[in-house]
Amino acid sequence: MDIKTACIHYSSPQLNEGPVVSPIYQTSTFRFRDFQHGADLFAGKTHGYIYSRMLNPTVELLEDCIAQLEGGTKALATASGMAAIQTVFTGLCSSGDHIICSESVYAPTAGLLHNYLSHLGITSSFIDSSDIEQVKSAFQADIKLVFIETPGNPTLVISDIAQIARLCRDRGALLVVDNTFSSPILQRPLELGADIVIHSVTKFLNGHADVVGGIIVVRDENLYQRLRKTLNFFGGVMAPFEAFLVLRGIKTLALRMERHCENAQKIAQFLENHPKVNWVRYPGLPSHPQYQLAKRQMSRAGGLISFELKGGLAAAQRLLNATRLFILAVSLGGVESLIQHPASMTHASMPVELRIRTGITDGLIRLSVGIEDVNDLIADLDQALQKV
Ligand code: LCS
Repeated sequence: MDIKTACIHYSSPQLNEGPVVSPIYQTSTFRFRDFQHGADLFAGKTHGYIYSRMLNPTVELLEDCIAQLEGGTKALATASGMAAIQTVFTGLCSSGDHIICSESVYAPTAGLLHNYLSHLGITSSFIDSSDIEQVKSAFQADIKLVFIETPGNPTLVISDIAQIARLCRDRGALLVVDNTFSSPILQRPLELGADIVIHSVTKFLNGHADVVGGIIVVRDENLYQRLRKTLNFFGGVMAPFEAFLVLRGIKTLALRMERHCENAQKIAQFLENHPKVNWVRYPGLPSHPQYQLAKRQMSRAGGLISFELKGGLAAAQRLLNATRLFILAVSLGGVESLIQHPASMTHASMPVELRIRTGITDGLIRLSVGIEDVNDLIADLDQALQKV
């Protein structure tokens, strides 16, 4: 079944009868038929629902849906993308383990490793994972887990999932891919050899900027059991209403991704020819340093664009105050177009040298291109750039 169909016709035992749209099981706890039923559920002898921190039918339906879209066996929905990342790190690593992480990641992912995992004795190092030689050198140490984000936030740097997966397999390390920027419509890391995929479902999967949530998709049942236990203990689960909204959002995911990609391609071309722009990073432009890899690994180039304005911070301030349709806000992947300044917003917590080295300069602007009419979006950027 094509993934466009699977967004609407995923399978789940829950969908075999009853309503076409799943109800929201807005309950914290579930009635046992009798003593033995309750005891059997706790002993894991029968499938069913005990308590919504452990499993909830609406949330489980979302887990079934995204697991299928990503080509995994099981998934775990979490309260946020950060809760998904934390669950993977704390569930699979313990004191003495080492994690390698892309240096181009959502800044709080790096912050979590630096500021909190280190307290637990879990060490980490950061590399440019688009450079396979750097990945190979990092493997000189004993590594438990490799975490990559591709395309990376906000620089859109692309790492070779299949090649890194082979290195991980040879060395017995787990490969985790943050697939938030692509969604399973554009890129499926498990098919390329990754062990785990995580998403901030806050972004494209939900698509309507009204939910904060996360998901972990795994191929291996044992990993699923370990992560489920971790999630039960830490408690950062998704609520049923959020799961319902994300299920609703996913029905139009394939359609939305097509428009995001079409619009972003045209806007990237417009910006690349604009005299006030130094350079544009978009995986669909031949000028992108990993353009060929992007073509192999992703079906289309996505809805995010980064570009550097001539004139640095002052120019960025003027542009961000001048757009009318592009909303000045962080987050991404919703139907509405957003604009933000990574150096002073999403990536402000990064050390300055690292920020500059990874291309997050004072003139860098990140666009999340929505599904509006592309001519309206270009006209908005055009009028705003005139004020720079
Ligand atoms: N992974 C990526 C690639 C992200 O972009 C984000 C959030 C997260 C994980 C964390 O997910 P959350 O907990 O927020 O659901 N990225 C944001 C951004 O670029 N602007 O605001 C949030």
